[in-house]
Amino acid sequence: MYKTQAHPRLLLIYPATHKLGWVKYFQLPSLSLQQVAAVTPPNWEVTLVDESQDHIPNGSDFDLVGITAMTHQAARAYEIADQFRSDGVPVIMGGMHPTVLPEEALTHADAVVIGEAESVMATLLDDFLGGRLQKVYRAPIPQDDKLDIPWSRREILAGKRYLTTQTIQASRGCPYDCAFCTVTQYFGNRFRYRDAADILAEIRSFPRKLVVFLDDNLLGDPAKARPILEGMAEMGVKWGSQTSLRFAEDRELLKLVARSGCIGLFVGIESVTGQFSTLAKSGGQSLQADLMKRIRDAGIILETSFIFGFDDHDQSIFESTLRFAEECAVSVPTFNLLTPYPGTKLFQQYQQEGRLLHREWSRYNHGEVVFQPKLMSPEQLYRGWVEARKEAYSLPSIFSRVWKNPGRRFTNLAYNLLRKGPNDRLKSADSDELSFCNHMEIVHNADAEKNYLESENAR
Ligand code: B12
Repeated sequence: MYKTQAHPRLLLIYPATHKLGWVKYFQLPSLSLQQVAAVTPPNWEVTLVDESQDHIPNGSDFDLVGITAMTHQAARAYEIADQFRSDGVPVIMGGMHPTVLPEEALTHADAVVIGEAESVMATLLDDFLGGRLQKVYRAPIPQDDKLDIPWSRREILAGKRYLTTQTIQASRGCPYDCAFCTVTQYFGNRFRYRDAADILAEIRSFPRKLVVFLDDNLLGDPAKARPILEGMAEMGVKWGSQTSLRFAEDRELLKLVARSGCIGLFVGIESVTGQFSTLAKSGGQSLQADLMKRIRDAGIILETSFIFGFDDHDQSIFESTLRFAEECAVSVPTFNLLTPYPGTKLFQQYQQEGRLLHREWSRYNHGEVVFQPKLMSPEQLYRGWVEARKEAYSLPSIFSRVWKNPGRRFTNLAYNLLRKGPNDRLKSADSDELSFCNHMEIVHNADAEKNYLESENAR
């Protein structure tokens, strides 16, 4: 039977997958756990441990441990959970990975939250204290367009150092339902926005001017975003977020975005050609190149993300992507390897086709090929990705980009140079060490895949 006390103690853990060195001070804190803390009743004493900065404390000081996990963190999260449970401390888990694979997570946890904690956390904790903890707490998938969540609890970050703790979420949900993403499925197919006045009040409580929005698409619904932007324009804050390029079609909206203090936007281009190209869907490469130019000319740093490895990508994709990024003078290009995360349509497809190379979740990190590509070998995909990153972050490429970006040249240069290090440290594409995955492994895993499917079907 679990302990009950007037002031029970909850330990929340953000697992680290590797040592980060000084880079850890340039990270953003996990909003997930700050939000979980915010919906934990006030009689609970909450401690947050970010494993990249803190040691994991002794379990005897806590009544309950809560662990969050994205897929690449799952293996480490399970190790931590197993340790606490073997010391007799119950563990609950939540976040994207336990949400999509609750049964797997339950082999390491006493209970799992599927989806958003806000609607289920109080019941879970009440059940826990009453000795009737259930295995699964499933949050309903929201259907409306409103997001009603409390302000996140930043004070639990005391004593840690981050780039900024002034992160905030204005909206959740996404109507696009991309095959490589789980957001629509678990957070709903509409943009759900918080009340603008509430967001602005939270921002007003920040001691500094910088605000980082952790939304999927802050400008997804311009009508809902406008009052937030207008409010920020009056406050004189500086902010950055993730969004889609489309907003820039509306020149007035772009002007408002710039006037509201936007200094940087992260946009997913995904692919410059083919089925997964966001360019093709919204007017083609030339219109999108024009939209990018408009954003840059408004003095906003534009970080664009490209994914390599879709089924219609052959080896020419690396060159065409580099040339597109060069022509558009993207301020900061990011290149990722396609990763079929569990819970996505892509994962389901590759699983059915026997194309997943393994299920080592720590390697589902956008930096390793974990599936058999269609028109390339895994090795060709990996080498092409390494070469593209090295070329894009060579000094001539950086200077050419910075030169073509009229606004914020210094910040842009600093940001690019900061990115150069990790790209340079990638193993050279002609290194022998790159034989990270071979044909035998693929054959072996295709068999494993088939066996898995047969056993799933037999159930
Ligand atoms: C902002 C963001 C980032 C920021 C993170 C900043 C930070 N430190 O928080 C940045 C840009 C750095 C980032 C990086 C990455 N990200 Co990211 N990111 C997001 C995004 C857009 C929002 C996450 C967020 O903060 N949401 C707000 C919080 C409040 O919501 P939440 O995390 O879902 O938590 C709620 C519930 O899940 C639950 N919950 C969560 N944890 C727990 C724990 C317990 C105990 C309980 C009870 C409940 C619970 O309650 C919370 C409140 O409702 C999501 C997309 C999305 N909409 O989820 C992708 C997402 C989480 N990211 C993803 C990925 C893959 C990455 C990267 C690996 C990408 C890369 N190539 O580098 C890296 C990993 C970085 C790392 N730290 O290790 C994927 C994860 C997929 C997966 N299956 O793992 C997502 C889902 C994007 C996607 N479209 O697929 N990311």
